[in-house]
Amino acid sequence: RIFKRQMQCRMDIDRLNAPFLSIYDSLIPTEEEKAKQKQLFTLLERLVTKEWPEARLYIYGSCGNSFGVSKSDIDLCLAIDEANINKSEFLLRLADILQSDNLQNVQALTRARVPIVKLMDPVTGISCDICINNVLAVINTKLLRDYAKIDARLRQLAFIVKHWAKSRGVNETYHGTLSSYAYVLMCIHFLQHRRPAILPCLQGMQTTYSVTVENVECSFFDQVDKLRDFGSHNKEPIARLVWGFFNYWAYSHDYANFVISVRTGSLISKREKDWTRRVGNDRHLICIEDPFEISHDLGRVVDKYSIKVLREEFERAADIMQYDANPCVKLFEPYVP
Ligand code: 3AT
Ligand code: MG
Repeated sequence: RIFKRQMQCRMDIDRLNAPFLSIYDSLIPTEEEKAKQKQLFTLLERLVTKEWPEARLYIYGSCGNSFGVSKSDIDLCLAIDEANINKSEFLLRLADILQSDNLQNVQALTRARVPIVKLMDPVTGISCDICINNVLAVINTKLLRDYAKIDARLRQLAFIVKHWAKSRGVNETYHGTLSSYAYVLMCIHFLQHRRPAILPCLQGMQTTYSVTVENVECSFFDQVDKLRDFGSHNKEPIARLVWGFFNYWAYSHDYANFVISVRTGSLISKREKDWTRRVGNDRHLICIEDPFEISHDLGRVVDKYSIKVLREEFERAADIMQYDANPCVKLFEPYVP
């Protein structure tokens, strides 16, 4: 099934830059929306620290990593010393406190895989999930945000890829396709591999930021203001990158043998990670190494049916980018079963 297709990009590719950039612009949240998110965060932080002065509230996920489209929910993580608490009781108490402050649809989901409290703020209309002590997600949020500051094309590409994935129904981990987090890592990997490179490998550079959480040492170079010119030798504008991204995942990536690794800025062999066969429910049909929890394959949700769906969608997108008269419309046409 794997074959290399040496494809020349279509001649008129650059005329697609403007329409892709306007799609990107239409997806970014407005300043007003970001102010509302901040307002809700401040309110929740006040309520939480009034009850538990030693607790800290953090934003993670798309509202914190700068890859959030307009109208995203907020993901929050409450960090507290777990030795002193029972998680379920804690979540129930948190739900009580939030309810008494007129927040709506407050629900404690204590039996979920990741137990959370959900709520909706009637003032800003924003929904929010609060989990406990998912600190690695707070750190990977910072890593993604720092990558986004290096070159504007990462955010442009990732917004377009996420928008495509949502439109085509391939951003649903419960149906065996990939999370938004996985798609952003795929974009970072892709830009680390352009020649000349558009992104560096922050975890391969001098350490300027380091924390240890859940026994995982997380360290990387975070003085990204110094890297603003990093990608300047590569002049490829967005349409070429969208074309290249889909072409890579449709026709170049060697699914049978390689793992993409943002941590090392390179491909790693599946054999080296022992990801060559199914272990339990992890099938390793598309391998995306988590940058910190390196035994985690973010592709582990993908099964033998959904890998086919996913690869057909990459091929569809690559072919549209190559041949279609109007890719900016066709690419995002909703999938109808
Ligand atoms: P949306 O805009 O909400 O689609 P998101 O960036 O919030 O995108 P996800 O909903 O996929 O992304 O995940 C929320 C955050 O949770 C992102 C990341 O910090 C963390 N996260 C998600 N999946 C994993 C995972 N498998 N391992 C570690 N962290 C994860
Ligand atoms: Mg989210």
